[in-house]
Formats: sequence, structure tokens, C-alpha cells
Amino acid sequence: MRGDSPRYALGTALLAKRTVPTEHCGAVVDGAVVDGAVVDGAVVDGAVVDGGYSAAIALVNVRNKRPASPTGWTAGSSRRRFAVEEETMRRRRVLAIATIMAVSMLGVAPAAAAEDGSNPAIVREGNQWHLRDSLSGGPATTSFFYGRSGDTQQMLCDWNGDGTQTPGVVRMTNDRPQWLLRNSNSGGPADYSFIYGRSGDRAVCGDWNGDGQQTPGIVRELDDGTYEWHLSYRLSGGSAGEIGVVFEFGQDQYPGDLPPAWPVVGDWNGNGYDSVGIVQGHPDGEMQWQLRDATVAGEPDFDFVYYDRGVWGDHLETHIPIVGDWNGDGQDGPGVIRGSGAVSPQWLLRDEPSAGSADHVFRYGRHLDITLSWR
Ligand SMILES: [Ca+2]
Ligand SMILES: [Ca+2]
Ligand SMILES: [Ca+2]
Ligand SMILES: [Ca+2]
Repeated sequence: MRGDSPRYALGTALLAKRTVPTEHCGAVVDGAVVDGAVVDGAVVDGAVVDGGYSAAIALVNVRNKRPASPTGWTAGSSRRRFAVEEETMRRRRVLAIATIMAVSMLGVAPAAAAEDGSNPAIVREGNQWHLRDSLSGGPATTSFFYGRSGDTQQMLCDWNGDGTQTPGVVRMTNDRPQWLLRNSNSGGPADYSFIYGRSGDRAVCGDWNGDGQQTPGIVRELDDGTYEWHLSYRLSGGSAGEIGVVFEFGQDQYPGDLPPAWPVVGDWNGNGYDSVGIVQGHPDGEMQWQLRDATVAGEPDFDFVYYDRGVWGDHLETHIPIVGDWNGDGQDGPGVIRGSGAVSPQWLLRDEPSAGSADHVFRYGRHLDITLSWR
């Protein structure tokens, strides 16, 4: 398969032109080949970008680590010094070209907003973010590192109201959940950092008040399986009553058993306000969605089964709910991501919040990736 890959072939050709010491060449070639994703990429969508990213980093590392001048060339005639400088410049040019080519060819594109509806995103090993800009399998269109592998929760929301959803993570700090939110789809420091919630809470985010800015929420399971929702209007900590609303909605009918009832949030009626819901897995394999349009206690506005072939308590095959506005009409719909160890997870997405068949089906990511939507 390697010989079929233009990425590998051109990367090798470019790298072979360079005259850096052998061990540095080896590092780059190892990066290009081992992570070069020809093997991974053929099996699992999205892996190609890993290779691009690693190769690009490897090139940068080589440039940084390379000795300032080759041994034996440090002293000599002006002609020799000129030769050293020219050689250095030539290497820099080749390295720059190789880096640019590796970055552009291997798919490490600058962060860009998705234009239409929601699209797939995955987080691998807790802090490797891969975003794709269409409802289809293939390489990621934006990849970056954010957070730490030990962070407990990952999400994508529009924290600053500019129309683009960007990462947020929750990290346990002194047994309290620390929220670290960033305004761009790239690596770097958090733009907002605060403590919110308790250990054991599940984190969500949404635009609860319709102002275009998405803010945190937490879901706390009470002793009887009832879910208590705390929705905040601010990007800061504070007591529940001061910064938002608190109410109960939904109940895990089989508390302590697998699968759990998953909390979900979305704009089910397309009015610009996000609200709440739960997805209850049942022993017969049905996934029941109970969604409410208001952020107060009450009966579900939608109650339907979407996907009836879930596998109860089977650790080898997972069925994880996902929510997104897949067709870009302003209304969120349900989805199920079906995964098992051997193949790339299958995304089964539906436009309407109702029972029926999937409108969008594709494979993206790897088993045990965290699956998210973004726009
Ligand atoms: Ca934003
Ligand atoms: Ca808001
Ligand atoms: Ca709504
Ligand atoms: Ca929609």
C-alpha cells in the first residue's frame, strides 16, 4: 500500500534531498513512514492526519535540533564560510519547502469553520482533536492537541458567540471540576478557566438563553436515578441560583446498570434556545429519546425510539448517542454512533427528532474515540 501513496512518495523524495546527519534523517523518515498512516489510513478514517501532524512536527524538531554548523566547517577561509552559509541557507529552504509540503499534502489545514450544519469530530486519547467538515468518512480537516490525556470530559461549544464551536475540557483539580475553554480550534492556553460543579457531575454546554453564546451546564444523578440539571448563563463559577437555573428532568430507569441514561442537549424545536433530554437504553436494545423544549421541569415534548438494535451491556459493541443540526436548518436531530473494536465507528444520524431511519451514514474515527459534533 505504501507505494500507492503520493504522500509517502513525495515526502520521501523531499526528505532524501536534505543533507542533515543520518540520525536526524532517520527520525523524519520514521515519522513519515510509521505515522504516515498509509497502514492506519487504509483501515481507519481520520488516521491520515495523525501522520501529517507527526511528520510536520518531526520536521520542525529536526530543524530545531540540527547542529548550527557541520563538524569541521566552523573555521576556515572566507570562501569556506560563504560555503557554510550558503549550505545552511539551502538547507533551510529545503526544510521550509518540505515542511510546507508535508503540512499541505498530509492534511494539516488551518482551522476553518464548518459552513453548513453540524459535522463530526473526535477526541483521541483525551487530547487529540480531529474535526471534519462534512458528513462523510475521510481525513480530518482540522487537527490539534488541546488539554491533557487525563481530562475527564471534552466538548465543543461556541463560548464567545462567533458562530464556531471550539473545545472545552473538564479537569479534576483538588477534586473539583475545572473548566478550561478555548475560543479557537487550535492548541494553546485556555481563554476561560473556572471551577464549576462537583466530582461525578456530567458536563454539558448549550445556549440556554438564546443570545448566541453557549455556556456550561452540569447533570447530577440523584439517589433515585433522577437527573438534576444546573444550567449556567456565565463562563464562570458560582452558586446555581445566582448564575442560572436548576431543575429536574429525566430519570435513569436502570440506575447502576448498563447502559446508562445519557443526558443530551440540543435545540429540538429550532427556536434558538438549547434545552435538555435523556436517552434511555433498554434491555431489548431500544434507545429511547425523551426531549424537553424548556429549561424547567416537566414532561418530555418528544418521546421516541431512535435506533432499536443497541446491545445491552455489551462492552465489545458500543452505541453512543450524539446530537447535531446535521442539515443546517436550525433544528437539532439525534444520532447514534455504533462502534466495535475491529472497524471504524459508524455514525447513524437523523435530521428530525423522531423515530425513523438514518439520513446520514458514514464511518469516522476509531473505536473508543470520544465522538462529538461541531459547526
Ligand atoms: Ca466561538
Ligand atoms: Ca447563551
Ligand atoms: Ca429550542
Ligand atoms: Ca436540523
